[in-house]
Amino acid sequence: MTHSSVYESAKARYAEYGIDTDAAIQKALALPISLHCWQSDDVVGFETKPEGLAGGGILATGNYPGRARNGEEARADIAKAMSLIPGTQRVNVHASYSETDHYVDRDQMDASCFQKWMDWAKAQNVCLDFNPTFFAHPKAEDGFTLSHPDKEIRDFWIQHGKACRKIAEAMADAQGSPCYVNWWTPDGAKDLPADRFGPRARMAAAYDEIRRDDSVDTSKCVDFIESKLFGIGSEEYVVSSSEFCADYALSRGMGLCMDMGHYHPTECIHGKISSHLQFMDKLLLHVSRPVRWDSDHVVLFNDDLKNVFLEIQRGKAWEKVMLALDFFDASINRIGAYVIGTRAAREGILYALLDPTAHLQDYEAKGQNTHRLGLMEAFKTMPFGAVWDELCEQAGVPVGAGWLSEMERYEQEVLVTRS
Ligand code: RNT
Ligand code: ZN
Repeated sequence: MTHSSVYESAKARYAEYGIDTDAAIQKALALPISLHCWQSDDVVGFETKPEGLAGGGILATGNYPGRARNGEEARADIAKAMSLIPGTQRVNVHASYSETDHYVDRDQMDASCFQKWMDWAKAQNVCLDFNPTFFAHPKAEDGFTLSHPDKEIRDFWIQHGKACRKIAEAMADAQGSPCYVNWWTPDGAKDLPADRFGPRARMAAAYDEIRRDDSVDTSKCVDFIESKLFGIGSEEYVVSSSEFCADYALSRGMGLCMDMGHYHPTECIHGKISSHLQFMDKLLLHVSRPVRWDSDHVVLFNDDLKNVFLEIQRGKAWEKVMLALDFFDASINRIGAYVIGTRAAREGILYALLDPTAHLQDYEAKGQNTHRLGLMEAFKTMPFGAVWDELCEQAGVPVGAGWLSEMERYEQEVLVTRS
């Protein structure tokens, strides 16, 4: 059977339920996914600085050869990955990926520090998103930034925050489309704090101060705050917890970011989407995969992922939810990591767009819950793979695991030459 006849028969199967696979493919290709620059270099960053500082309670493990050592290499790797991934992509840059001749500290950064990223994005025809970096810096070494008890350190980070909003605005201007800015701070304590209130009060005040700058156009610089349960070195207490971030976001009209790895090990985020969107107009998702903890494993096409996108589909919330990836694995080919994780996310989107939502909701309205469960179960064995292959064909990227040979070629020609 040729590929197209396999697709035609899959299309007919879905059509029996009133599902238009061609339309689903078009929509799945159009929804943007923001690729995180930090998978390329294991979250090290490219600032011109005396020595690379890790930290912030996040950690890439593994030593697979070929880590990008500078912006040129990272951009080449991301472009290679993007050529093997179907659909609309954006690229998500962290402030620590600034590129300058001499050291520009975080509080002094401006858009010129990201000119190379901006020029490249234009040439690649992708939009950029941005993240202030509150880690990998001497002033973050004791685990507190925006909530630091020392006003001088706090003010330094507030300046960084203000600078980042201007940078995001400049990126938005350059690309003629909003720049989504994610705010994540590592602030927290390894062991029992005697004061949980103080740091939270200081952090709320610091965010208020950063966002007081009303010269920044919030239709261009769109802010989201990301919560976390714990990190390495912040096992007991995280200042920007889930409650802190949700309450801050709601009370200040800021966006909320949920990272799939930032909750209790058995807690999933799909059920939270319909709650937050009763009260908030938008959410950012950090599509990630926790394994026993916030391990940031490469995203896979698993039930957690499907459930997130099914929830968006069933709640008709595609316009309200921005999608960004957040994983970093240094134990496998990093281009392969991008391709596997981003393709999985795109598969999740397509899978959800092929859901028989109308039938399921109709059964539910009539109290036919056996029918509802039966149809949900039956859909798991629908010929989804044929529709996904068709999407890849239409996007001009390799079908199935066909991209692996191109990754291998790039590894031999480019990655192994990096010592
Ligand atoms: C950390 C957060 C955050 C980072 C990036 C690098 O736990 O998930 O999003 O991964 O900012
Ligand atoms: Zn995250």
